[in-house]
Amino acid sequence: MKLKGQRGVLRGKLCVPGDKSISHRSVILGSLAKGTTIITNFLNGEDCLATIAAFRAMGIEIEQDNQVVTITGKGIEELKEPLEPINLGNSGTTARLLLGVLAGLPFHSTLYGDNSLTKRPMDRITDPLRTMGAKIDGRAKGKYLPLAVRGQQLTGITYHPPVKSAQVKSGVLLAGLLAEGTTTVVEKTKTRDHTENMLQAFGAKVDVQGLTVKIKGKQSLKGTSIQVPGDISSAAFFIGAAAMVPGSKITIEHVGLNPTRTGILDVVKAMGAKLSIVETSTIGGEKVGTITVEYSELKGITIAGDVIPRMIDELPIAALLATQAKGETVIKDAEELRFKETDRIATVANVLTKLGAHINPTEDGMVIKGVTPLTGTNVESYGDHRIGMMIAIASLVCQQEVILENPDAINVSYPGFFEDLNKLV
Ligand code: SPQ
Repeated sequence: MKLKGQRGVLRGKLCVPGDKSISHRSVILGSLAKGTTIITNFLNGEDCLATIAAFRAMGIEIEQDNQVVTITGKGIEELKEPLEPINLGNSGTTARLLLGVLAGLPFHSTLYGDNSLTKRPMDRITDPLRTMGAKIDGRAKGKYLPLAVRGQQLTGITYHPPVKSAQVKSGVLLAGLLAEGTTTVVEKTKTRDHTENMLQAFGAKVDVQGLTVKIKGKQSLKGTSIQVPGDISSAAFFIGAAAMVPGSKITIEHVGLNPTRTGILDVVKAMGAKLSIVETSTIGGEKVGTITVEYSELKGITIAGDVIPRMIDELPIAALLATQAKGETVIKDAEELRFKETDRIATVANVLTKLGAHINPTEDGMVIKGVTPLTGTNVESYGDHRIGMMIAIASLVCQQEVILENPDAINVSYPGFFEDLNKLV
């Protein structure tokens, strides 16, 4: 795809599509619940469609009309053994959360994914699930997909995840919902808490005290209505664009402002952009509001510590911003980036270097020197939606045309991305 360089300022208002993390969880919990669940502003992206397909394969009636999804839940005991292996596509969230559910259901299932997902570590979730009594096997002793699960009666555990991962926390909590006794997860750093919030919206009791989350097993869920807020991870690309293209000012409405996700706003502000954030409501335990961002001269900063899990998926766009910020930006404590759809430390560094940036990858992050004018050339998304969107935004400050290879990867989380970008530019 050809992307013209220096296309001008961004102006106007936009609502971005529904949050990916919340959309996945609404289908999972709606499928385990008794009664009807109606989801509005559902993210109609490939990852969330993989979650719908997985539960349809287990006999759940799910109707979808674009952004509206209706699930006729019959309760956990009505889920059926899938006839065929379940294809998770590119979705790490579906893989890790679904493993937590399947581990405790009384049947056999097999999971596989695309080339990228097949390389991502699953032992981070299969290890604690095995401690709960799960029987899961697969390649490299069950570290990688494809994986086969023989569901068991699980027993609650107390788990201290060695990695900062909402997917691990969520997979263990979902297994805990099906297990005997209480399951406790104690995190080192707080990660996104949509699972905890949504379990409560479906009527489950979850005890959250700081970094400790407890759930009693064998609770039943009741179908409900879920309004999915706009995805801040998608909004982040336009926030980054407006912060870096001189003369820009944009407003994004009805976007999720859950504090476990808003690290990017803290960072963009600390870099010097003009930002206004107005909370308008709280729906299903999730804060929602309006963000206005306006260009201002940017400066380099250090991005490290507890903010990292709060913006893990926004680090590629933050790295691009840093190329347009005066001085040095250091990203640390972000080793988890190596286990995403691509090794995002390597792919961000490769792509931005190709575009002319001064960027050095490190073990757990990167060091970026700005301000650097970017040039146009051919660059690969490497099949990673967030790298594809970062490249499209980079083209706005590139002096020549950029040719983006494999732009379709973006459909995983943001179908309609280019239409929305064109509305603003
Ligand atoms: O689902 P997937 O492929 O893992 O998606 C990503 C993304 O960029 O969209 C990560 F590659 O988001 C994860 C995120 O990084 C979604 C997620 C969730 O919904 O729980 C949690 C984060 O992953 P993790 O490993 O920190 O739990």
